[in-house]
Amino acid sequence: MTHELPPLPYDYEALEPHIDAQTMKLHHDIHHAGYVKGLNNAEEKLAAARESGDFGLVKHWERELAFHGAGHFLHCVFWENMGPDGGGQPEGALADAITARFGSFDAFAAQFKAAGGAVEGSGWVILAQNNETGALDILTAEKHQNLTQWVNTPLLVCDVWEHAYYLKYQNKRPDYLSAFMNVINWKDVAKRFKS
Ligand code: MN3
Repeated sequence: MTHELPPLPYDYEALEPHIDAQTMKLHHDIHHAGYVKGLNNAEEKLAAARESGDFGLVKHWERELAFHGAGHFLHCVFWENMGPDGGGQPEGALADAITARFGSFDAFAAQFKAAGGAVEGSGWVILAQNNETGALDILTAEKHQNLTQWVNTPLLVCDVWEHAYYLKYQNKRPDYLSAFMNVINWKDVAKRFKS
């Protein structure tokens, strides 16, 4: 199976003024496309290794598989997690689960932004649901593939690599995280949540 770059579910400028059109175009058309290409390449190389029985480079290609695969799938969630009519607060079961776990929506938002701001180097901040307990957690990932758990489903992800905000926000990642709160498509996040 060959992976393909999904089209953005809205125009490049749809998230202005919070996320600028130039960032969206570079981020989607160049960065995300690169992960798709890298993932396909890693899968091809691993298939060739299975065919030949030569696993001499398996460590390298497994790393490539994780790096580009995590990059591809997280960006797919990220684009859907945002929308031109975003912001505000979630409703229903997701809202209840956020209050139950974090105390209040504001406390959730404060932890989400603090955790995103504290990621060392490049990475992600992720609201995830634990598949074993059903509870929510905020987790961070350095790069894509580190510091993760394997029993969580990402519900809401925010890309805090510099390419996601540098044109507009430079080194002010907290300002970008505040802007991100204004474009969250909570209906999409709720769709991913299992009540
Ligand atoms: Mn990115």
